[in-house]
Amino acid sequence: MKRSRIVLYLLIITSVALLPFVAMAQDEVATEDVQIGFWDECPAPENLPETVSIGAIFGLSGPISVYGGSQSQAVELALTEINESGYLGEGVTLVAITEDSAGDGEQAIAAMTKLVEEDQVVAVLGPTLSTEAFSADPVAQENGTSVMGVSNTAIGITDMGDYVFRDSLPESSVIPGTIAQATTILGLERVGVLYGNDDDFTLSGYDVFVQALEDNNIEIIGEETFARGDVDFNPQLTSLIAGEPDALVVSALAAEAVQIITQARALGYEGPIIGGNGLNSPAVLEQSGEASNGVIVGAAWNIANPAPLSVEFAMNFEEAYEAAPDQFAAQAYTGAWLYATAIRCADSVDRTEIRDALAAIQDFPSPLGLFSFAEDRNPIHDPVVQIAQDGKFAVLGAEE
Ligand code: 1QQ
Repeated sequence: MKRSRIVLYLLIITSVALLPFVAMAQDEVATEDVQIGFWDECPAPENLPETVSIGAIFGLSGPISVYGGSQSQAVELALTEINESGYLGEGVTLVAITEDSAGDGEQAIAAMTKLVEEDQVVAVLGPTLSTEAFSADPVAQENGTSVMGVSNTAIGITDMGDYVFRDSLPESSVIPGTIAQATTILGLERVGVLYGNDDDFTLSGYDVFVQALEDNNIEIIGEETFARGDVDFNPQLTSLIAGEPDALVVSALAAEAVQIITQARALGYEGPIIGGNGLNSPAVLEQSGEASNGVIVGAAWNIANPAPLSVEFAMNFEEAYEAAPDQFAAQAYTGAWLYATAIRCADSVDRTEIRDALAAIQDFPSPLGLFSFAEDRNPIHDPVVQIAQDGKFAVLGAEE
């Protein structure tokens, strides 16, 4: 299929699908006074100290900061709202002690050890990468402290123990739908696959992609690998493109994804590029410019979500930071509210009581929808499939 035809087709489907979305969003905001935190399943707590500290471990420096920066901002926004609304009771302040993991497992272990053993935080958000989580989460588990991934999507994160949670949809809950929908819309038959083979998230994404491609009877005409930090993908791309695939399937983190997208286009490849969670940052689209048109990626949240709490969150985030929030912000913001709710319900700073209260949260209204953890402490909610158009993620023709 020619790229111009694909783009035109996708544009039509997407605009038709988005029309009711946009109309509904404006309507609901105008008529409803929405605010997060009106979840009054638990009474206002009475036994909390003046200051309650949670930890946050995010990638704030290096290439991973495209994710960690927005996560950290979103947590601060949530804390401001939590404290201003008196959610934890009169005179009680929830604070986050934030550490930079820089995308590195060892640094994440050091951060987790400091937070859990020295700072005695009641629970921890993060770390940003699955690779970091596999290194650092055992420290939280051994110390009986909850850790909640807000962007960990690899298979097996919560298998590390009963104190390990995540509110980020795993790739295994997102990619099958992305491939199925892309196959229906684009008529995919043959694809080339490119993935990072030294990172838990990119490896896990690769496994999930392969399974989904198999389930949709799509032939893999070639597979190529790379490592984190690589900058030249021309050999791998040249080989994959020579096989004339209907799409390129890419499991990569942001820095490598930008190079892959721009180099593929420079080599003359005009077809769709289907990516995993690493491509979900708006920074990937900004940095790859026009080359990102036609990038397809599944997500846990899209800014066009018309649900009142989602619209309210996006508005408040934009007001606070003069930038639109992304999926990583929505998940981090929800994570902070989930911890606040667990602390409120536990009415205690006992780490085990907070863990138990967290696991018991059901149908908490959040920008991600009514949020509940499954028995295995993974999130339960629906993903959305997106396509990059002119530097933005639009919802890929959900209803035709
Ligand atoms: C993981 C991911 C990354 C893209 C998070 C930023 O999904 O490491 O699990």
